[in-house]
Amino acid sequence: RLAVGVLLPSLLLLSACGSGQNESASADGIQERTIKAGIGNSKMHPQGKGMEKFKELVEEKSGGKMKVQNFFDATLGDDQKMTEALQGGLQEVTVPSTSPLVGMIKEFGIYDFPFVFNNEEEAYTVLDGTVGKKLLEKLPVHDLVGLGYWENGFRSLTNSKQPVKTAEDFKGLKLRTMQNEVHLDAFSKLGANPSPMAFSEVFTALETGTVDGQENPLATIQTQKYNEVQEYLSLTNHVYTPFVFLVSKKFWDDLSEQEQEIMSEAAQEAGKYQREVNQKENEKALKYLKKEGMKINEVEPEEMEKMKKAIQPVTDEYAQKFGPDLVEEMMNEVEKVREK
Ligand code: TK8
Repeated sequence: RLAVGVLLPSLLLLSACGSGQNESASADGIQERTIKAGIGNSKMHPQGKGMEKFKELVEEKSGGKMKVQNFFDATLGDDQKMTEALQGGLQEVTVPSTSPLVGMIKEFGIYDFPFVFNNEEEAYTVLDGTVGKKLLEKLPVHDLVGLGYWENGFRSLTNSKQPVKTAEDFKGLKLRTMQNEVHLDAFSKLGANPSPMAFSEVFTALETGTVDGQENPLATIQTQKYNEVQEYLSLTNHVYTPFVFLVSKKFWDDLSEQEQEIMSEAAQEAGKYQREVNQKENEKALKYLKKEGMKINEVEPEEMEKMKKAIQPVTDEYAQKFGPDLVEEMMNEVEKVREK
């Protein structure tokens, strides 16, 4: 009986400061916190460099009170797994491609339509505008908060069989795709044999010949060393993939206004830096991959047009599923950039 009376208050005390993150409310509204952040790419990848910038900014803006611990190379899991960890409050930050999130928010799939954006500026206009914002607003009901878009970028195809110069050249190629139905159906339409796979499994699948090829931006092809197991690089630039900066809503709701602002500003500033680095590194990666002996080919605009035509039925079908109005809004934004 006595023990209960002694135990209860100390339990209450324990739970009041138990998380280790709430012990001192301080005058500036910033507490000692550790933010666990994970991504799929390496530290050397532009995404990794963006995360290091985010860390630097958060630590600087919080006077060293908020610390970011970065985990690279999918050591905390792949995009889907880390996103689930955020939902469960087991991890604070991740920056996945939007593509594997379509199972949760189908509308993210509009970014997966091939050949929508001709350049980065068109993508930024959509992502940083009303369409991009509308999609971020769909995150909180899934226990996630989106602080903006970073850049994975335009994807090109590598494979071990043949140069891909025409739509016909896709026929029979076993391709790894992201876990995304638009990508799967589009590559099937071109006659390839796509299989969805998590990012961290790709190198081994290419090395062992489980698949013949994959598609990713050039900086990823370089940092993942795909050139060591792939002979051909075809500059298809067939689709632009954004990264989305995600925070666990459980964590977010526990932050003070000041702390939320620090996170938000840091994610945006680091994102701006990350996009710049990404463009530069993709250019450098092309030179590097050439030097390393990959057989690189471009795709003629007429051939691109044919590929686009071939997959149009897929795009049309998914536009219906994701919301024709939303797709129209996206295309109108793109048109506005083109008219400038
Ligand atoms: C990294 C992934 C990756 C993506 C893919 O976590 O899976 O191919 O392009 O870079 O988001």
